[in-house]
Amino acid sequence: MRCRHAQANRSSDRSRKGTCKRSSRTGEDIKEAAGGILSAQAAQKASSEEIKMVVKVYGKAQAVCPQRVMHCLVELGVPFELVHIDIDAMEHKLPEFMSKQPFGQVPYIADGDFELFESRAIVRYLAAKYSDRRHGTPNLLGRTPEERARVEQWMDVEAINYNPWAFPVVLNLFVLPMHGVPENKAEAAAAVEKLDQVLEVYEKHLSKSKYLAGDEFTLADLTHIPATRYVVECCGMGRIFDEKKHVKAWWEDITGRPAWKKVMSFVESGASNYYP
Ligand SMILES: N[C@@H](CCC(=O)N[C@@H](CS)C(=O)NCC(=O)O)C(=O)O
Repeated sequence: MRCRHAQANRSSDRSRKGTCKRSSRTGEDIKEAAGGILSAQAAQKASSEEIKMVVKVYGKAQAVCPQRVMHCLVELGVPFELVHIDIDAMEHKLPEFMSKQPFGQVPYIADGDFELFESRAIVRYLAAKYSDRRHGTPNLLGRTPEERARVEQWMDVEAINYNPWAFPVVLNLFVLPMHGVPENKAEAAAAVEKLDQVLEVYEKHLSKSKYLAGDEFTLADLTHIPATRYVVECCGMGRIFDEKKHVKAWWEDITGRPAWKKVMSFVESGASNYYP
């Protein structure tokens, strides 16, 4: 597997010079484009108002947390516009941005007048709002209180037990070297070891359950994908996944999903608008 981040960075930098690029399309253009691509069934369901009101994702295409949100939107078949925030130019620390995301981090979304930050809260909101948007939408949140509790449990595991180790791996083995900043090798090695231990727990669990929250792909799986892709493809740490039979099968399954592949193509293309 190869790391596509650097390439994607270059192409998006070419196409996203300047600040907060917004779509120049009119509502009619969007309606026409969406109408051409949406299935007849979906087009019937989606009112013209809905098509005009695409969800806006404020963030950077290559960043983990905006990718989590974009993947959820693609799984749900919801059109969106990525409004590029130039993190290298510190646009996310400007007062205008911080009035929407007070911690100065990407992403936040605008769904009509409703604005929300925190990628995991955003995907919960999107899955709750758009899950029955059209036939075939995956059951991302669980149908019963019990199913939902399982999804929430493993989403918490991702945020509390998994991400705190995946993050320093990506930071030290990919992000810092890419910016010419010396990595902390000891911190990276310790984080890889901890992540490996967490994956041992996953291995046991996934020997009994195809996905983290049961037999279906849910937000519990989805939330893991963007950071893990960097760990596997850009940090040379694929071995800690490959050597665990059930973790390997899970990883191949969830990253083989058409929706995730579409997200990767969207990121590489440098596009701003996604239509299902
Ligand atoms: N918990 C937040 C974390 C957001 C976050 O860490 N965003 C990163 C990109 S993935 C960021 O903005 N980094 C730049 C910075 O923190 O200055 C979320 O999930 O939305």
